[in-house]
Amino acid sequence: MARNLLLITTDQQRWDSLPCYGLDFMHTPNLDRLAREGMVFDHCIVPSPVCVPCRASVMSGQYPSVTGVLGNGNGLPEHVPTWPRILAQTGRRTAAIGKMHFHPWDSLQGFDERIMAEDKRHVYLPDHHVQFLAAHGLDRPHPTTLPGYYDNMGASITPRDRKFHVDGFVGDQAAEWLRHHGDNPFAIWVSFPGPHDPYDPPEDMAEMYADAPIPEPVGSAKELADKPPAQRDRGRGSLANSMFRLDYSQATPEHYRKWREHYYANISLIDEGIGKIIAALESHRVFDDTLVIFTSDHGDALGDHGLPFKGFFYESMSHVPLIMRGPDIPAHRRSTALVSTLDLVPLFYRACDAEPPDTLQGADMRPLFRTPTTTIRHAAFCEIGGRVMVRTSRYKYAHYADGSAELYDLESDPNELINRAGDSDLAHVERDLKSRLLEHGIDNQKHQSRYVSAPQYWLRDALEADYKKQRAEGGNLRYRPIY
Ligand SMILES: [Ca+2]
Repeated sequence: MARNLLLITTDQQRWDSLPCYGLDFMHTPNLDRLAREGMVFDHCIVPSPVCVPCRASVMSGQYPSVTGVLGNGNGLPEHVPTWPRILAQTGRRTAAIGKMHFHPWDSLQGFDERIMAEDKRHVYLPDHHVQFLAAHGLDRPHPTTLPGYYDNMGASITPRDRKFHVDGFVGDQAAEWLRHHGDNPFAIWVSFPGPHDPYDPPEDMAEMYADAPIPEPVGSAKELADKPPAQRDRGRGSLANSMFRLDYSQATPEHYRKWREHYYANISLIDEGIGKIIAALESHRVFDDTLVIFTSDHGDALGDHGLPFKGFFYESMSHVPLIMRGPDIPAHRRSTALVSTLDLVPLFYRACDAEPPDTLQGADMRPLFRTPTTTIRHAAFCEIGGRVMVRTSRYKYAHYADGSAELYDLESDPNELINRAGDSDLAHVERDLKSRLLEHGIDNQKHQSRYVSAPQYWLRDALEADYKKQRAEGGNLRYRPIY
């Protein structure tokens, strides 16, 4: 059992963006330490390739089709059980620090308290970061006004000290919270808004990867001719959107390079905050009593296949880092097993010795701590409004509402360049994966009907009991309210 639970997430961080996943030039000493002293998961897939659905799943332990949160405009229904609400009953203080993307934006959703620092483009939200800036005589500028934004297609710099950058702020606030409350048991979620676009490191960090051997994007927009139509012209619509004001379909290889340089710098700033969080835990001597989990809500294409950001199922978008350190987690180990961030939710409860609600859909991860090579799931699923994906250790199949599909053999084509959907050589694979999607959909229906639109059997029972009582009294059936 862990005395404390500390979930740390970044926003939009693809799996292959850390030294423990092969990106050696990155400067992330604190995440390197967590990886060294804990366990690294090589194949962690998210339940949705965008923000709000994935976060609703991490709160509830249910797939987006079950929560109904299938897009960024939806909110988690209030009656769905969430781990902060239940873990608070174990005597742990709960807090959400950073970007939550809840609806409404300032709701608690079961946490005892929040320190709010929302999406950097949502400048209209008067969150704690805005209040902190105001106390220093600063405002939160719209990202489109930052130096370099238009020249570098969204890769800008933040011409301020690191502590004023939203990711610097979240790291500082989390460390401060732990210095105040770390003596008592806690279960908290620290959520950094970066490295989500716009890629905007503080000025003094912007050049740190200028000479690094940055990987080039895989594929290009040309290859999308054989892909589902939804992927074409993905970036064009952003020009009219006031959050972006850019046509990303016009991005060049130079832009992609700049995006990546700044994206990695944003991750290094986050790593600095994680170092402060670890120092705060060590100052209370509770680092070893705390289950620390580091992951992200989804990834970022960063120009792979000529695409910006997220929303589809490519590895860059649906595969995230996952590192754990703490009680019962073996050190210096890694697992190649297929896992989902949905599987974290049962672990939150079990690690805190709390009874998990029977609404959870994730798998039990604990066998992997004893045997990292074991299998806890044969397939991982990813959902967003209008399309669903199933991924096994070798294949990935996605089906879209317009009937289009994608099938990749990740063994022979790890960069997902060749769409094999409809290829007769893989017809048996396609059939099998379609069946798995169908079974997954049926299972989701069962959960949806049991837990979200809960059946009202108690009402029928109450009416029947009242009917029998009235008949026993010898009268005719009369209307009378029973609730
Ligand atoms: Ca996100």
